[in-house]
Amino acid sequence: MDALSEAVQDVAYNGNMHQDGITVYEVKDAIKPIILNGTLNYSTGILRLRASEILDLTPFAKVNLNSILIVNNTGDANLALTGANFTTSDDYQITIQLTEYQRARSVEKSSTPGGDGVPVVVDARQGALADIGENTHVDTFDVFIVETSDTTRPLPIAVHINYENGIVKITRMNRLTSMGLVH
Ligand SMILES: [Ca+2]
Ligand SMILES: [Ca+2]
Repeated sequence: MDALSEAVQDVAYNGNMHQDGITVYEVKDAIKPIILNGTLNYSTGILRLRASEILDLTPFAKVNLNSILIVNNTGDANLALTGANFTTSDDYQITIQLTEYQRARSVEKSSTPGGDGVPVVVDARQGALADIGENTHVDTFDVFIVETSDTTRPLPIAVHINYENGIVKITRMNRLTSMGLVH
């Protein structure tokens, strides 16, 4: 580091002399990020988790969605977010687009219509997320989630009728198509 003259003063108001090449001792970031809370919108299937500091979400390999679970009771192991998409920009929050299966299974566990009356919580197991200093968070269970009901009607976009066997097949449109998301 270089310091120009008069950058700092002593108690007698004497300024420093110009000085170049001052050694800087660095202390690494050793504080682990903390997963604080989140929101889950059952219309869009978007889960947002907020952390105590900016998360390293680039490249996407830094994130392990297998270790983030939406659960009824903390410790349940049946709904990991494997295969969901998420935003890839370093931020205080991670925005996760659930798969349709994960969204529907979450509604069943929720306090919203179609659910069991008690809100879901999230278990974020150690190593799922990391800060910019590459510290991963520790096991964080029972993360509080604010839920928003599914108020969107299903959107059938293609109906196939097989007149030979009478089978009607309806293919539903994906609700969100583009958010800059990756696997
Ligand atoms: Ca940190
Ligand atoms: Ca529940």
